[in-house]
Amino acid sequence: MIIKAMIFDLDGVLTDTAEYHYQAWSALASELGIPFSREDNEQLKGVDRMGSLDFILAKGGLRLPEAERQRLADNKNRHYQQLIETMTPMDLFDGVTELFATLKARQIAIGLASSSKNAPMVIERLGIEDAFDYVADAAKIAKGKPHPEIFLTVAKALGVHPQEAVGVEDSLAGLQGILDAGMHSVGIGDGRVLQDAEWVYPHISAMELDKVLWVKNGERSERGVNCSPPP
Ligand code: B16
Ligand code: MG
Repeated sequence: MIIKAMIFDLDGVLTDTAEYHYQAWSALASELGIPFSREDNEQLKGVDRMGSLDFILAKGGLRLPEAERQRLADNKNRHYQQLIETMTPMDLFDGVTELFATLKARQIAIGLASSSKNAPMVIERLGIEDAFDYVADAAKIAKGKPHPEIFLTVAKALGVHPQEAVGVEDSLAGLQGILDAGMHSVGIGDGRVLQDAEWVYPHISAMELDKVLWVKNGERSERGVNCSPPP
């Protein structure tokens, strides 16, 4: 099977918006008198907005009516949007521009599967909106990560079979979505956390594209970052 598409998560893979999410959730948690640490924020990676709010409310033992939950989520989002207004192409992770250029040259489609409803604004700020052949609309995804829906939606829109796609994720929830979609997987981050990914790199700039794209008879001949390069 030939790899025809690479489908990227945004936050934590192409740029670091996690810090802005942290600042906005932290301000909200503090208003509510709920302790919220960076470790807590790690657990929210890939989790959608209301799911993230519910995690914080549960931590504080708070149960609130729907209208109040919505108001809090809107406040957090406004704060988050103010923070990402400051982003520029300098915030794109090293290696992404070169990676996209190589994929284009090899005619491998590029998709975006971000849970964030702010993804269009972030990719515009980063100056990469034209690089994508398809960008998922998070507002139209019924089941968030770890459900595979967003990855399957992007693969379908790109016209590729899941087995012809490689998904790239930094969160455990997102990786689970890629695996359940039946795609090949690259984890960006800690190999002990993302141990079920076929390939794990500490940073996107470290990705060994030739190895990742090398699939033999639909199966990789070996697993892991120490795999021999293609003959
Ligand atoms: P928003 P990704 C995710 O983006 C973030 O990792 C997660 O922390 C955030 O809560 C989620 O987007 C929703 O974001 O509130 O902007 O819609 O990693 O899937 O690119
Ligand atoms: Mg992410």
